[in-house]
Amino acid sequence: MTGDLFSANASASASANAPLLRPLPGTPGLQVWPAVLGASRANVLMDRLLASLPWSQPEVTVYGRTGPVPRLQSWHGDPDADYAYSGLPLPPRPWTPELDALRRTVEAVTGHRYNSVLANLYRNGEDTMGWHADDERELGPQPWIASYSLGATRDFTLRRKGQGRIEDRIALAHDQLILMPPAMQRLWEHALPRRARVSAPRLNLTFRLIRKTGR
Ligand SMILES: O=C(O)CCC(=O)C(=O)O
Repeated sequence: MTGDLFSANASASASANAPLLRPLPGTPGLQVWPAVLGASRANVLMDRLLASLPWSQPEVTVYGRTGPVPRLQSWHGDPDADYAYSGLPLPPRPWTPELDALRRTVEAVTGHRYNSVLANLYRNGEDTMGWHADDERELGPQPWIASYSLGATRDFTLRRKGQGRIEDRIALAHDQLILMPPAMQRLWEHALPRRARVSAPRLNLTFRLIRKTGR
């Protein structure tokens, strides 16, 4: 049952609100919607996703070292939305009713289409995401990526490719949606660093459009 969470009103109210624009040198800027479903609907959605997604902790190879990803994850999408990162092939699991309904809402709010979603579960502040850009070939030359957050607020850090200095930091909060423009993946890297004082879980969903050659 997803109708209670994704009523026309919920998505209409988020799409009616113009996003805040977060400038980033060399890009048109990140767009930010501070609230999409409303906090209480978002709480219910988080509980359902925590309970229903088949979370796993696969091994990846990064800079020649193999080990488990420092978080749990679950990849879902259309049957042909195959993806891979850090040597890890990700055949998609089917959309669940909640993920598919959330995709429709995120498409309505951002005005872009997505055929897959990577769900990441940070169990507490020890779980992280390392520096990277979502610039894999499967995403095509102009990837628009929408990122929706639930649960604990965590810092999302940004640096220019090839530079060590963090130039921006965004606190991603419960029910917040950001839209990353293509230039961001070309010029910038992002990460979710360790935050020892955070004890609560956070769930993040990045919606992507995987492109097949000739599509
Ligand atoms: O958890 C986040 O906010 C970042 C997720 C991310 O960078 C990704 O899925 O590529």
